[in-house]
Amino acid sequence: MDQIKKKLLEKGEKECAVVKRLISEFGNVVVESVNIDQILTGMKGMTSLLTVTSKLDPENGIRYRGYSIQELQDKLPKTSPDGEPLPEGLFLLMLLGELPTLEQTQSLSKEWFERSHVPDHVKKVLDAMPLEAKPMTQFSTAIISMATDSLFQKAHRAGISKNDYWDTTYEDVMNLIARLPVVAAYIYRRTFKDGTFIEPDPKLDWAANFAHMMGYDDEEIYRLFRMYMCIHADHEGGNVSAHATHLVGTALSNPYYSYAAGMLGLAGPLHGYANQEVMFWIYEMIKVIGDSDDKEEIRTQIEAYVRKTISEGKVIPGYGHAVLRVTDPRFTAQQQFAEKYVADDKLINIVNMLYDIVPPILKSLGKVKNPWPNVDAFSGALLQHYGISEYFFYTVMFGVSRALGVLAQLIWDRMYNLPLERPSSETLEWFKEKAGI
Ligand code: HAX
Repeated sequence: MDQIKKKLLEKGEKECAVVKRLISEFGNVVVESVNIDQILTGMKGMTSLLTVTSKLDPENGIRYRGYSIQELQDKLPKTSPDGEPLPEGLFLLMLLGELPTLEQTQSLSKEWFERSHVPDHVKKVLDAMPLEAKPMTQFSTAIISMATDSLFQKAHRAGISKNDYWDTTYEDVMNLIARLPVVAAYIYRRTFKDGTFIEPDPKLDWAANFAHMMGYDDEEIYRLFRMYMCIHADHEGGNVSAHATHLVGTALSNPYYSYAAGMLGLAGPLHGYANQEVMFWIYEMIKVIGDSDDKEEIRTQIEAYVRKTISEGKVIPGYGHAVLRVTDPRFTAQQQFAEKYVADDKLINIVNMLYDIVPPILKSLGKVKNPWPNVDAFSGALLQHYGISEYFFYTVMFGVSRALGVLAQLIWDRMYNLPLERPSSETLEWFKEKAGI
């Protein structure tokens, strides 16, 4: 058994005993009560999931296994001291709960490279799709078409014990994560470039290889991809992509189906599609505000555009969050990356200006719970700066990163043998009766 699996099993055996005890001995302990508004407004703040990979604090942002993004900047292995942590290290941290060494991290880069071969039929499936098919449509189709290789599904059909489900889930997850950059780059190049495929480079790590296969070969872009892949990787269990992956996984659907379900949720405008919406909205705004050099004039115009968007009953994309109540640390991480590497950029300047203008306006509405920017407010401008201008593709990039967290968690779901998820629902009559109306 390889070292990662060995550690996983050691930890798993101890934790499974705890989960079993919680259910059998402490199953009756009441943890919190539920209000009608929580049920009718998206179950916000209602604890209903066990997620070990990360926890989202409304005031401090995401913590992967207890570590903030800022802390991980120093603690996770990097290929150069002034560079960005490798997402492989973050995956090991989320999976095993321990900070990995550089050697363990680089060994995972090698393993993922070796597992990265995408079956020919997947490319054929993609080639059969029209070039106008949205990248997320292509991406989810490609993921589902890879399920022909699911080892979990084969083992389940062969009748393995449920105590062993985690093992083939782990194998599927490792193969899937290894292949995602290849599939995503294939979609990018067939949709937006000349359709020639660039082979992965065995010398490069997972994120740098993604950039390389998309056609971007520059150390600064590799760093951008490492950072991007780390900050989008996980956001505890209740967000739509994580929850959908988990939910479908509890039906024992194979990891490919489970993750595809998560990606279809990520493709929604209130979730991961927001990174495209931000760019679309900013470009529409630029058409209206023009190209003046007068900063005050531009500021006034932007302010008017923000108010107009709201008055039309639309949201400001990239702002607000269901859990966070502060500026998203993932926004700040990207802002710091831009401060370090980008001298001056018109779009990034606009994004920074919006950061000044939007929160007071949203606050003044009196109903927006979080007027601050989220991760999607910055990512597009940064990618545009490095020449990746095809913003329809941005949610695919988000999705490749999100695999790290939701699939590490899927392995734990299977390790704990978490059962079928099946909450109950009630009719309107029931709610009226409860409310006494
Ligand atoms: N602009 C204008 N109004 C907003 C707003 C925004 N950015 N964010 C929230 N509101 C409004 C809501 O529409 C709601 O209005 P109504 O009561 O009239 O329906 C009110 O404020 C209360 O909403 P909330 O409780 O603050 O927000 P929710 O938890 O319901 O929703 C959202 C959180 C992220 C969906 C929301 O803030 C939003 O639509 N933001 C813009 C889209 C976006 O950036 N999504 C990406 C979020 C991060 C993410 O998942 N990335 O992948």
